[in-house]
Amino acid sequence: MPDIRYDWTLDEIEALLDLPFNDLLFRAQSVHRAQFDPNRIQVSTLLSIKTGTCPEDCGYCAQSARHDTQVERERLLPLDEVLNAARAARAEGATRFCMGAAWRNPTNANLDQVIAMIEGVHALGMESCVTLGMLTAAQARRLKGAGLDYYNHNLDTSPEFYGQVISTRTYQDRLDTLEHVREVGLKTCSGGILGMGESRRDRASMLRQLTNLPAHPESVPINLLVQIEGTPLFGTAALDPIEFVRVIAAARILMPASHVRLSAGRQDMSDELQALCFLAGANSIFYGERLLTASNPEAERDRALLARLGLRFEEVEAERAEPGGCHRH
Ligand code: SAM
Ligand code: DTB
Ligand code: SF4
Repeated sequence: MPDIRYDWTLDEIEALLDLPFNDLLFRAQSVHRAQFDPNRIQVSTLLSIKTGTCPEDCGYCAQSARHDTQVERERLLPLDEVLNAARAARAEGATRFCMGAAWRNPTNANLDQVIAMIEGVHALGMESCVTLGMLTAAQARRLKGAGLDYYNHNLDTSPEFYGQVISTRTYQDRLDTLEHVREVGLKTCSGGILGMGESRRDRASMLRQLTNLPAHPESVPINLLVQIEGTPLFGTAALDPIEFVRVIAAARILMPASHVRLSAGRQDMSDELQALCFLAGANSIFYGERLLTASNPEAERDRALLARLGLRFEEVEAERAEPGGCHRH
């Protein structure tokens, strides 16, 4: 077992991010290879099952009703449409199907419908993940009972920078939802967004929040802000891509047994930058030409990139029903 720690200090994490790049990548690679096959990546496909008119004010998001964006509003998609998309994702080789809804939180009636989708995805032999906003403990329990594998709920940024991005829900609300998810035995998917104008210390502080949770999230999405016209964060100065790679490497070192996902923002990344992210320990991607509303590389471009790098798709984990083994003792 790797040395899994839950007590990293902010200074220690900042010191990691400050390392000479080659030293940082060497450390990340060593940790990665001790835990994973370095030539395999996990692939998830996303679908927005309910798009737009969200009451929250997340400054990056195309789907907030408070921003004037070009997103087409849609009601909750019918079950057959969702399962057709899942079937298509499976045919492309995706092993996990992730469904996202632009809700502050689901109602219990919403959950009935989403549960039918989760059951349908399972029947296709795929892992399921949903991201529906805040959950109560009882709602998390219902989702677990329905056979859901993962729940995505991001911390998004540091507690210190958070207030500049979102005002309609608190950081503590997010930690509470993560606790409900963890307590019922669902696997957690939680990460954040870089390139929102935060400082390096904020990036270190976000990583510290993730690593100091009672259990590391099994899946850690690191998103690069996709700048959406009409959102408050549109026009933010672009993040240095080398800094992005540094954060991936630090996430890998801090959460050795977790899948680190190179998430939103790949569309505008060169193949070489993505290769550096994989070298830094990213071992998961969103695959398929659309994220929720924003575009993602065409499957063909990704297949070509992965082939050039000799990276292969990971199979569904054998112990699918078991929560990950990286809990605090
Ligand atoms: N509405 C639910 C919620 O926010 O809890 C679930 C869906 S929400 C779109 C899921 C995550 O996607 C957000 O927490 C954020 O980290 C990420 N995201 C949304 N818009 C993004 C953007 N423009 N660029 C990068 N990441 C984004
Ligand atoms: C995550 O961390 N990134 C995904 C998923 N979890 C739900 C969402 C990215 C959204 C990118 C912007 C869009 O498609 O609107
Ligand atoms: Fe709503 Fe989620 Fe977008 Fe925030 S990130 S505005 S909660 S859809």
